[in-house]
Amino acid sequence: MAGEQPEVVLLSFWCSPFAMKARIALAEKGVPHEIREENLPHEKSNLLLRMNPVHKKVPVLIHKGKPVCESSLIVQYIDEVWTHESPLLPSDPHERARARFWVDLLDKTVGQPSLLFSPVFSLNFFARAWFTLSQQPAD
Ligand SMILES: N[C@@H](CCC(=O)N[C@@H](CS)C(=O)NCC(=O)O)C(=O)O
Repeated sequence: MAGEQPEVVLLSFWCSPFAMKARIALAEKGVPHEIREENLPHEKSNLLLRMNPVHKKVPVLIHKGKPVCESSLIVQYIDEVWTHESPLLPSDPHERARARFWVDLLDKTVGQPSLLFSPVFSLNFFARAWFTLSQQPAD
């Protein structure tokens, strides 16, 4: 109906890896949604500023008018609300913890390009990634 708000809206930015996480989760779960592109970094819509007044960043998931901010929390919310499709995380608690470890690591690195491009940080990051992978039990 004209003028009716869609139930699920994602405030996004085309090249945001954080917004991409939310988009993949929505696609995996088959949730009908509308994407509203922000014009970052120059402008922020009033809707973005109203829905995410603390960080003023995308992505923001707006579900029935209520905002969920922070990409990892959005993915968790999508997983908890739309349970008709298979869960996004493994059922085994240890596997789940491992998946969360990688999400957390990427959140902390991709969000900080200055760190990501620092040679010392990169070395440290890849050393830690290698260590974690090497802890996997052989099948
Ligand atoms: N921790 C946030 C990071 C989100 C983020 O950094 N978004 C960037 C786009 S990639 C943004 O909105 N930047 C606008 C700004 O910094 O003002 C999340 O995981 O959602």
